[in-house]
Amino acid sequence: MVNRLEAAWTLAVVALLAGVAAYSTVLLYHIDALPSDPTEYVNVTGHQWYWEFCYPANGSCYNSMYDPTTNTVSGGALWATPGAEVQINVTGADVIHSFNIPQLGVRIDAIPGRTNHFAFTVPDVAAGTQFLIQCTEFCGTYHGTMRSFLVVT
Ligand SMILES: [Cu+2]
Repeated sequence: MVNRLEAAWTLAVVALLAGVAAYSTVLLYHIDALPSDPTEYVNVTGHQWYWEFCYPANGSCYNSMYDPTTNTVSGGALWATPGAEVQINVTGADVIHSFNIPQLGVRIDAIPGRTNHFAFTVPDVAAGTQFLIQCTEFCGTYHGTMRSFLVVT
């Protein structure tokens, strides 16, 4: 009698854990999935201490320089249209950085010698809206001001 009870609760736990494992695996693949046809691709490179954005669609690259005294960037930014599906291909030029847009839940490491891919959807907001981009991996003296903006165009 005891043996049947033990077998029953063992099987119940095994079934529960198998269910959780299957669900988590599917969910993890779904989270990492890239869109088959994103609105735009942007190649993002972290440098000490600025972000470089390259737009393969027209072959242009911009070094986005942040000025902490005015909280503005010059030279370029990450531009995207409202509702756009943006795939970013992220790497590092010198040391490990991390590309982070806190308001959109975007965070992906920028590692020299490899390219990490991530996709996100730009919120449907008015043109001119800006979202802060911040390096979130300590990368040297000016890490704290290694910022830029996602600018909705
Ligand atoms: Cu950095």
